Amino acid sequence: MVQTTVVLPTYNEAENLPLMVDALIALPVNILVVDDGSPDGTGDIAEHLAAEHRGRISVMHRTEKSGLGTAYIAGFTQAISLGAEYIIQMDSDFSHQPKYIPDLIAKLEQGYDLVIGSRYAWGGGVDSSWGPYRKLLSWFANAVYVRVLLGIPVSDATGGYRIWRRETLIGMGLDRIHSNGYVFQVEMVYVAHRLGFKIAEIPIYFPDRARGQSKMGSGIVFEAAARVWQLIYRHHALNPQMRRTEVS
Ligand SMILES: Nc1nc2c(ncn2[C@@H]2O[C@H](COP(=O)(O)OP(=O)(O)OP(=O)(O)O)[C@@H](O)[C@H]2O)c(=O)[nH]1
Ligand SMILES: [Mg+2]
Repeated sequence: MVQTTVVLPTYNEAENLPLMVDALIALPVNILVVDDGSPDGTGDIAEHLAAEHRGRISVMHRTEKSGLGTAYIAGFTQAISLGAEYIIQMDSDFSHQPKYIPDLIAKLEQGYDLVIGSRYAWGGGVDSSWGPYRKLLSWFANAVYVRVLLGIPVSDATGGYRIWRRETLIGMGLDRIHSNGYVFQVEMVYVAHRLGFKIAEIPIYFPDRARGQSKMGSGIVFEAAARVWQLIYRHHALNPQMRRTEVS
């Protein structure tokens, strides 16, 4: 059995985390929760769940809310050092549905280095409550703007439901990643692509969160659009010879 770890960043997900763990524990994966000192006690709940499912769940506590990007970098680094071969990243609010995990693993095993769960791949979709403007903006940002500018073979560059091979994350060198928030997701896929890693997508349906509160506003989309240019400047010269061979 290939050791697979799901990295779950949490900030005030007290309602969602126990349900998420219930769903994930039924799958052949370990869980690594990265909690940023959630005021609602998510960190304590994570510890109780870890005690209940000893050996399947570990928890990292950071003292303050420091953003999704740095939470993933910390979680990926820890998952690698704990020996994970496959590393899955997903939100804890059920917008990323655990039922797609077997599809992500199966696709990776067809010989890819990174697989992205895509809302804009054929057969995927977003919550039916999204209005036409929001839908069009998100589709355009991902499937056209970022895709064309960065030349990446991906229709959902900001999507955060992904599976990585350990060798991909090590080869990328996580110290090369500077962004937090939405752009973090874009920077990760761009660096992977410039280094020649093979990337695929599977379609996912993306429902809105049913419980708890959103931490990210939609205004961030415009800032992210500008920051894509910064990513080009920073990483366009990377090539497959520049892969790393060990964790730095
Ligand atoms: N550790 C950590 N987790 C975070 C932070 N910000 C957000 N998260 C988690 O990251 C995931 C995504 O955050 P959401 O608030 O759902 O952001 P979003 O999906 O863009 O917004 P919605 O679509 O409205 O849910 C959730 O599991 C959050 O709990 C943070 O600063 N630190
Ligand atoms: Mg969400």
